[in-house]
Amino acid sequence: MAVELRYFNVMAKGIGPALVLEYSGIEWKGNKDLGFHGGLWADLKPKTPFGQLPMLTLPNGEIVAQTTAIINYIGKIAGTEGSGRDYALSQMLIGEAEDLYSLLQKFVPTSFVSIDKKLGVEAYTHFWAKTVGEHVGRLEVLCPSSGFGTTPGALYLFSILHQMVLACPGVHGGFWGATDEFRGLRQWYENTLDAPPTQKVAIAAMRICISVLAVHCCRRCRCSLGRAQWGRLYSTSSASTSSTLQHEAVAAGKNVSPGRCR
Ligand SMILES: N[C@@H](CCC(=O)N[C@@H](CS)C(=O)NCC(=O)O)C(=O)O
Repeated sequence: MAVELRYFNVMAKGIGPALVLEYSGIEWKGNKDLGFHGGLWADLKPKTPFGQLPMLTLPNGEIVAQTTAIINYIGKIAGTEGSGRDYALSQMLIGEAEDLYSLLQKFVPTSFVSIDKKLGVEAYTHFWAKTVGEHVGRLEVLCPSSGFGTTPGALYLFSILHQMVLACPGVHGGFWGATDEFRGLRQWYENTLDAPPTQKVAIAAMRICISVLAVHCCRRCRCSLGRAQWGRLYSTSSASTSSTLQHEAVAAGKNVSPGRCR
């Protein structure tokens, strides 16, 4: 029997577990198969361990909550967690992905939380111009020449990096910058993006959903703008051009002056 993954119709913390499941080969169902959507959340919330999503439901009805626990659990039952150095690296990447996600939550506006309700434009600009570059630089040093692979930690990091690529203000060559400074990391990111299991989860819309809303995650995760067709995970049928345009309008209005990316 299949395990079930439920999340809101936004990327945020749903993409990571969806990718880890898809790459694991385990049979799984997402929102689309389960008919789950935000309208059902109020009823479900009291039944979840922490009142939050994502949640994984096992065939025996037991629930696993907390993103990091979910992806680690999948890695263990599927045997994709790696061993030795691979396992250690996967765990490090889980920690780094969580750190990056917390930073995004702190500095990057969403459809419901404007930049002034975060830490403001200056902090936002500094975040993209300095902080992100430091993190990406360290990841580049850590990245083996063959890339980070497809362990749970690698896929979780990919899911957060991908949202950063989408949310980045986009000057000087976009997230990766104009130079080849982060070649190893970028190559691994692009290979992972193009790989069939990623494409199966993502479908083409992932490439056009350009917005701070890519990282949108809040108590009212019902905004249609952040939905990017994450295949089986999400029930949205299409990310329309008008949504994409709205994304850009919101991003332009909220981000004010885009700083240098990275
Ligand atoms: N530490 C948790 C955080 C999960 C979380 O913040 N979930 C948010 C959506 S991203 C949520 O469920 N919000 C709805 C609510 O609190 O009612 C994890 O990583 O799974």
